[in-house]
Amino acid sequence: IQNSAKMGFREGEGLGKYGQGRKDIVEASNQKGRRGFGLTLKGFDGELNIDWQDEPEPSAYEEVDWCLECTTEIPDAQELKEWMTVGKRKMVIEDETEFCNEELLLNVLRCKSVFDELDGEEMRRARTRSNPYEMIRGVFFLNRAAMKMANMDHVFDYMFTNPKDFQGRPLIKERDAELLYFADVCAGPGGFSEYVLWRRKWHAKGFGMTLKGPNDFKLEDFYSASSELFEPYYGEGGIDGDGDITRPENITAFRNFVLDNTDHKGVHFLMADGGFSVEGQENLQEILSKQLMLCQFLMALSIVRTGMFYPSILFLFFKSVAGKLMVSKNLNLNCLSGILCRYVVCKGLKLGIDDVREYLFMVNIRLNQLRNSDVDVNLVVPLNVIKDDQDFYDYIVQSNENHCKIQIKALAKIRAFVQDTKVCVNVQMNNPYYQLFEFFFQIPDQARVAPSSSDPKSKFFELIQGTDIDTFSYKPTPLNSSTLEKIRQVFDYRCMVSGSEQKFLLGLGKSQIYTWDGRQSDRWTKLDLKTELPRDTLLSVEIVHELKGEGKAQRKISAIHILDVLVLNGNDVRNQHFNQRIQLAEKFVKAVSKPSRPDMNPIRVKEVYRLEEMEKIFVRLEMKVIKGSGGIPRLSYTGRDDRHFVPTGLYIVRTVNDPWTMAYSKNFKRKFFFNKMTNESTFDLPSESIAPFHVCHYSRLFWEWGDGVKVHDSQKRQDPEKLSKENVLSFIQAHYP
Ligand SMILES: C[S@@+](CC[C@H](N)C(=O)[O-])C[C@H]1O[C@@H](n2cnc3c(N)ncnc32)[C@H](O)[C@@H]1O
Ligand SMILES: *[C@@H]1O[C@H](CO)[C@@H](O)[C@H](O)[C@H]1NC(C)=O
Ligand SMILES: *[C@@H]1O[C@H](CO)[C@@H](O)[C@H](O)[C@H]1NC(C)=O
Ligand SMILES: CC(=O)N[C@H]1CO[C@H](CO)[C@@H](O)[C@@H]1O
Repeated sequence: IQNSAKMGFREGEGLGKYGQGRKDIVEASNQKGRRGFGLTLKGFDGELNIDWQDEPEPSAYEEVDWCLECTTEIPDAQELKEWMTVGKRKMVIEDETEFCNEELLLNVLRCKSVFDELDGEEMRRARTRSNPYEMIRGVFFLNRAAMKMANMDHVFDYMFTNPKDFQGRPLIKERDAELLYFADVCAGPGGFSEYVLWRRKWHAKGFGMTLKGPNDFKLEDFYSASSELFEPYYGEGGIDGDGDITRPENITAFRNFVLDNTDHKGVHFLMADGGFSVEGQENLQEILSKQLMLCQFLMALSIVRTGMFYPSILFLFFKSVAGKLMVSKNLNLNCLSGILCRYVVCKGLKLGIDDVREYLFMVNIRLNQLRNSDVDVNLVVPLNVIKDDQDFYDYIVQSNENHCKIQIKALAKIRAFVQDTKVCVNVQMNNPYYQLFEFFFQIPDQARVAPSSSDPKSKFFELIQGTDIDTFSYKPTPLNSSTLEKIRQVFDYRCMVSGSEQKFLLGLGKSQIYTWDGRQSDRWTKLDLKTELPRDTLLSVEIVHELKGEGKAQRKISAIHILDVLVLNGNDVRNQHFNQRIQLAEKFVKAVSKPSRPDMNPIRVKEVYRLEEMEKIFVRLEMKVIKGSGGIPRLSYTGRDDRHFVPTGLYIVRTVNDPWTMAYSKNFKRKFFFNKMTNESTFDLPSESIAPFHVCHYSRLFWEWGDGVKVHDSQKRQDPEKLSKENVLSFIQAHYP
């Protein structure tokens, strides 16, 4: 850390547990005549003179000093049980010298108490003048907390928003099917998450829990990111919960929710920033917040997938818990977070931490039982265990003492600014502060404005530039004996079961969703469903009445079924391969779906089958009695989950663009691409063979399952003019190489 080396104290040598105080600098800073220096700070009793003016410029190249990985084995449940020490409740902090030099500790406490006498406004004004970072506010984010997260992400080489493998390759690329999952707890109003979503766009999904009330999430204030990708869940009771992380029921409920919605793998990282006002008891902050700290660590151990990361405010008992652990000794963080704030960043969660998680869960229950009594949990890890790990112990002491020095300096500086309103920080033009946004965090220096709203028609034209407007009115070609004959190569096609009319869906953000049937060019109507989509989204869909259960207990719900995608939250995917578009649609649906909101209309992607696998569709067809159909069983298709719907037909989509086609090589026993014009053939997908959206849409076939079309064995009537299941299957059979 650059400035701690320069920081001096009159006490000089011997200061700090390791005697790293610098005497020469202390003496230099005692000279009179330097502006702003030599003030006797009332409340400091002249005991501590601090040169706050030698603060170095922040640098973009900060080094992260990781704590050495702990090599001791993780203790088992039996041993952990012995660890907890319950004793008399302790409400003093002055004697907490196991991990910090006493003099430094007392100086911090003294500096902090000086401010007890200042009123809030006076303090804020002085703080702003003393620290140019105070002016940063949130740039275009909803608060300054977002900038702290941006800072941390940058310092750690984007290991949160762009995690990399051991060889430095991105672990989750944007074109991959997997989303970046994250959690944000004790997180209202949500600046951290806004930053993550701003950087990651819709390729991420966040889960959040925070206290309900005035500090709840302010999702409507996420101007720079799409809050549709963030799902608050307040513990037991879901959206009706209270969000209190210290309640065991809430921890369990949030854990189950997150695991259920991440394929039981957990999130890639968790952020926790819990805090509450300790007004009047500033010096007891660490004691008063210890349960909150414990619960935040517990939450990380509960939902972070192994091998991943989590940053959180510092506490001291993580040893043996988190595996690799580090503390950022980083000036910028302090600049940005003002004073009194510090984060722990942990990376690479170890396997086999179940006992530790259960231990902390039990400690938390004990803390709840002992609330408002004069007994308390005073230790969760015995002192000798911590001290026996010399590297870890040294690391913590160093870190604490450096932090104390920075705090003393920051507090003294503010104090000086309070006393002398003419003092001002010298910010030069070449100061990186001016380049901070772009240079440091790679965030453009833009003003914060609410996203402009636009009417659906002009948004539509903006999004579809390059595609002929006529494309949208194309109707599918009916499948009959002659159009079926035109299918020469079955490998070129995919199919999907239809449940109603095809429409276009345009998302302008939140519940601003419009539909258009493709007929009249400017007839966008507001979608009459309860759902949310991120802005700049254009989809080809069906609104299908899904049914659950049979008979009287049957429930009906309108669901959005995606047939194809054009633009996803500003991401134009029209020219990608159909399979890729469907894969992105699946990912998009995962990112925007709200499992905590059964009151919302679901969004799903159609199940896509290869034409040669059409038989798999018929297996899913049944005759079922449907409410309101007079007791007569009707054809019904059951999708991946237990919902079913009345199918109206089958779409057959050509996904290979002319003059390319697919063929099968008997010699190589694999498929290949063949160019009918040039006779060229290749195993690798040629980019010209990719059928963009408009080609797929234009060339699609529709096999209507109307009256007289026999697709299920129990259907009696077969119109000889129409294609039956047998006709189509035998055609496919005949054309299968
Ligand atoms: C400093 S703010 C978090 C700011 C946030 N990181 C952001 O970027 O906007 C601290 C938050 O912790 C929450 N909090 C405090 N105690 C809590 C508790 N017991 N359970 C859940 N949240 C809590 C507060 O309500 C507040 O929203
Ligand atoms: C099949 O459909 C096409 C296109 O709509 C039509 O031109 C043709 O006459 C139909 N053929 C038969 C045999 O129904
Ligand atoms: C492609 O192959 C066919 C059949 O072997 C042949 O008739 C045709 O001339 C070839 N076309 C080209 C462009 O080589
Ligand atoms: C949402 C919810 O059920 N929250 C619970 C959290 O825990 C407290 C204390 O047990 C309950 O009162 C809340 O109902």
